[in-house]
Amino acid sequence: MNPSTKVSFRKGTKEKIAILRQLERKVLWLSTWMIHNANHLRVKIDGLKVGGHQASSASLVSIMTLLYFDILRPADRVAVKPHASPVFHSIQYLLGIQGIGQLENFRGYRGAQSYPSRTKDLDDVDFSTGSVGLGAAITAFASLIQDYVRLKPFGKTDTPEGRMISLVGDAELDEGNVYEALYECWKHRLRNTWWIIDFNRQSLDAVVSDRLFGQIDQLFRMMGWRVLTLKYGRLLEEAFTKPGGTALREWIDACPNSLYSALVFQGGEAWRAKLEDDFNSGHKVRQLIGSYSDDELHRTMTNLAGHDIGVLHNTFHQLQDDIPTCVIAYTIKGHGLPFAGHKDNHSGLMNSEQMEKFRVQNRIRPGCEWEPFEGIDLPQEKISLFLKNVPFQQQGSRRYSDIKLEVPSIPVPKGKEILSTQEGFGRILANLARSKSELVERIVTTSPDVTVSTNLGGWINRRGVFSRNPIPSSKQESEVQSFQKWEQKPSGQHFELGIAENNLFLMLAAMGLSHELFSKRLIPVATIYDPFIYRGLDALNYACYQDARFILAATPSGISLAPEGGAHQSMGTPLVGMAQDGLAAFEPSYVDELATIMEWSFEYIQRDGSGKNTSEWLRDSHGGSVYLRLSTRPIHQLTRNLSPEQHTAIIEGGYWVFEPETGAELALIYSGAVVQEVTEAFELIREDLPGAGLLAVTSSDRLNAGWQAAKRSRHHGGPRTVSLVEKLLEPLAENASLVTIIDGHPATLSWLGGVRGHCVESLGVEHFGQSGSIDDLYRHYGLDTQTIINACASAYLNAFGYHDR
Ligand SMILES: Cc1ncc(C[n+]2csc(CCOP(=O)(O)OP(=O)(O)O)c2C)c(N)n1
Ligand SMILES: [Mg+2]
Repeated sequence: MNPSTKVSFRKGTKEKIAILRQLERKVLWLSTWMIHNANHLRVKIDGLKVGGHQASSASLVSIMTLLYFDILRPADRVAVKPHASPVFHSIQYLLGIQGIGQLENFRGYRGAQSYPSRTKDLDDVDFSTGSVGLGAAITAFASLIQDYVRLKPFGKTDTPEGRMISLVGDAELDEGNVYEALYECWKHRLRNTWWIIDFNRQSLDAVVSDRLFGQIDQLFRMMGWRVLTLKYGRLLEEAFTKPGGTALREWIDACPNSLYSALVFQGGEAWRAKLEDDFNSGHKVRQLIGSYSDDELHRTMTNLAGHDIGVLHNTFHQLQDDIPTCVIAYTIKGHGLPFAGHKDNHSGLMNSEQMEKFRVQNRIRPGCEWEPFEGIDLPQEKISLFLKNVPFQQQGSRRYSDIKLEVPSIPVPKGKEILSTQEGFGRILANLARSKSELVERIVTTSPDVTVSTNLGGWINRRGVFSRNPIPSSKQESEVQSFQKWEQKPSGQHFELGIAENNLFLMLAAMGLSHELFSKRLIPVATIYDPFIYRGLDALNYACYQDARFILAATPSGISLAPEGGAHQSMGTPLVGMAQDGLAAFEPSYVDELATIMEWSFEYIQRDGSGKNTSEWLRDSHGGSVYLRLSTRPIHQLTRNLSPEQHTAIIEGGYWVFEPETGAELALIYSGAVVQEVTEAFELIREDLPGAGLLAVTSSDRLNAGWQAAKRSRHHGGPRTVSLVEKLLEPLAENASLVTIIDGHPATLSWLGGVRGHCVESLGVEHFGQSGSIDDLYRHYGLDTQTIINACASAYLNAFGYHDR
C-alpha cells in the first residue's frame, strides 16, 4: 500500500481536521510552556537545571495530536518516545486524564515525570520509556502476548484487538536491541504493530547521516514489515505540481540533512538565497520561489509530512489490516519553535523573550497559560464536544487488573537423593505440568535458546510450545528419537526465543504486564544462564521499573558450573539481585528450600498492595518479581520436613541450620551451592568450638531489605521492629566473628558484619575465568573446606586481638 498524500476531504473530515489543527497548536503551546515553567518560573531549590526537551517534543506534536485525538482506540497501547513526555502529558490534560498540578510540577517531586512512566505518572501511560530502543521494542513483544492471551481459553474475547504502537526517535534505531526484537518478532509472525519513526534526522549530538534513510526502509522490509515513508506535506506537494516543481523536488531530495537543518533554522531569506545560488536566473524554480513571500517560502520548504495533519490523517486511516507497519515520518526537530532545525537544539530551552513572543503568537493572555481553550480559534463548545467524543476516551480506565490465582502447594520432588537446584527446578515445573489448576494454565515459560540446558524440557513435553498456528512435525521428524517432544500449537505454554537476552527481558516485561494491558494475568517463568543477565541488564531493569511480574531462574551460576567454561562463571549477579529494585533475589542450597521459595513466588508476583501481608515493613504487600540463582552442582539433599517457621525464615532470607549457643564466638554463614564445603568445615570447627552456629542465607537480598526497613522504621519513629537478621545474630557474643561464604562476590554477605558490629571474614569469588573441576576451582578461588577453616581461625584470632582488626 502506498499512502496517498493527495488530501481531499469530505465536509465532516474537513471540520475534524480544522479542530485537530487547533489542538495541535494547543499541544505545542502546552508542552513548550510546561518545560519553560519548570525551568524559569518555578522556585528553584537546589540551583540545578530542571531540563526538558522542547525541540524533541515539538517534533512529535502533530503525529501525537492526530493519534490520540482521532486514530487511537481504547485497546491500542502506545510507547511514547521519552523526550516527548510533555506532549503526552499535555494531551492527557486536554483529555481530562491529567491534572494541571501535575503539569505545573513537571519534573518536580511527584509531578508529571521527565519520561512517561507507568509506575510514577498518574495519567494513562501504557509503557514507560527512557532508555532509548527499549520502548520501541516492547510494543512488538506486547503484540505477541496479546495474541498468546487471546488464543487461550481464559483469554477468549469478542473485544477488538489493539494495535501496539511505538513512537520512536530516529536515533533510537542505533540501538542493537531494536534489531534483535525485529528479527525475533518476525519469527513469531508479528501482527498489529506500528512503529512510527520521528524522522527528524537529528540525535542528541548531531544531524544524522544522509545515507541512513534507505537502510531503515530496507531493514524493516526484510523483516516483513510494510514501510510507509511520509516525506512531503501538502504545500510542498502542491508546489511540485507547478512549473519548476520537479526540479525543486529533486533539489530537496538531494539536499544533505545538515544543510536542510541549517536552512530550517535560518528561515525564508536563507532558503531564497541558497535556491538562487543553485538555480540560474530564468530557471523555473526561480519563478516558483518568486511567487512566495519569505514567510511563505519558509512555511512551504518546511512543510514535511510529519507536521501535516491532513497527510497524517489520510495515512493512518488507511491502515486497517494487521500487517506490522513502519511509518517513517519526516519531521523537524523543534518545528514551530525558534530553534527549529538547529543542530544543537536537543536540550535547548527557549529564553523568556522567545517565550513571550511565542505566547503572543498563540494569543495566550498572561495568567491564562494553562487554560485549555485559551487562544483557540474555534468555539469552545465545539472543541469540548470533540474532546468528549474522542474514541480513545470512550472506555474510561484502560488499565486492567485480574483476579489472583490460587497457588497449589508445591511438593518437594521425590526420588533422588542427589540433586542440583537447577534439576529440582525442572522437576518442580514438570510436576506442575502434570497437575491441573488455573495457575498452571496461566504459567508461560520462556527462554533464550537455553530451554533444554536449563531443564525446562519436562514442562514443555507436557505443555507444548506456543505457536499461533499449529505446526505439525513431519513423519521423519517424529521418527527421530529425542527426549524433547516440542509440539507447536496455539495452546502451547512455552515461548521459545532466540539467544538474545534483551529480548528475553522485553518479553518478560510484556508477559508480566499482561493483567494490566490485556486483563488476563500470566505467570511468566523464564530461564537464562546466570552470567548473561548482564547482557540484558538494562532490559531487566526496564521490566522491573514498569512493575512487570515474573520469575527468573538463572542457572548455571557462579564457578560451580566448573568444567563447563570459565567464561560463563558469574560472580557479580548476587549483587545485581540485591540491588535491582522490584526483584526479590534468592539463592537456595537445597531443593526443599527452592520448593518453598517457588510456592511463595507464585503468590508474591501476583500481589498488588491490596492483600494482607506478613511483614508490613518489607515491600511485601506490593509484591514484585523474583530472581532464583540456581546451580548445576549436585547436592546431597537433606531428609527433613521444614516447619512453618522454617518456611517463613527461608522466605525472609535465612535460618540457623545449627543454632549457636548464647555467647558463641563464631558463626559460619553461607548461600547456595557451597553448602557442602561449609558443612564439612563446620563439622571440624565444632570439635574445637562446640557453640559455633551455622547460618543458611537463602536470600541475602531479603535479609538485607528487612534490616534496612526495620532501621528506617525505627529512625522515623515507626514501630520498634526488629528485623530477622538482627534476631538471628542476637545470640552471638559481641566480639564474635562471622565467616561468610558464597559462590559469588564476597560483598554479597559481608554486610552482615555491620548488623551487630561483628568482625567478618568474607569468602567468595573476586576473579573468574578458569575452567576445572569444582574441587580445583574452589581451591583456586578459596572456597574449599581448608580455606574456610583457615578463615575461621583467622577471624577467631582477630576477634581476640591476636591480629590487627
Ligand atoms: C540507552 C540510552 N542511551 C542514551 C540516552 C541519552 N539520549 C537521550 S535522547 C538521545 C538522542 C535521541 O535522539 P532521537 O531518538 O533521534 O530523538 P529526537 O530527540 O531527535 O526526537 C540520547 C542519546 C538514553 N536516553 N538512552
Ligand atoms: Mg531524532
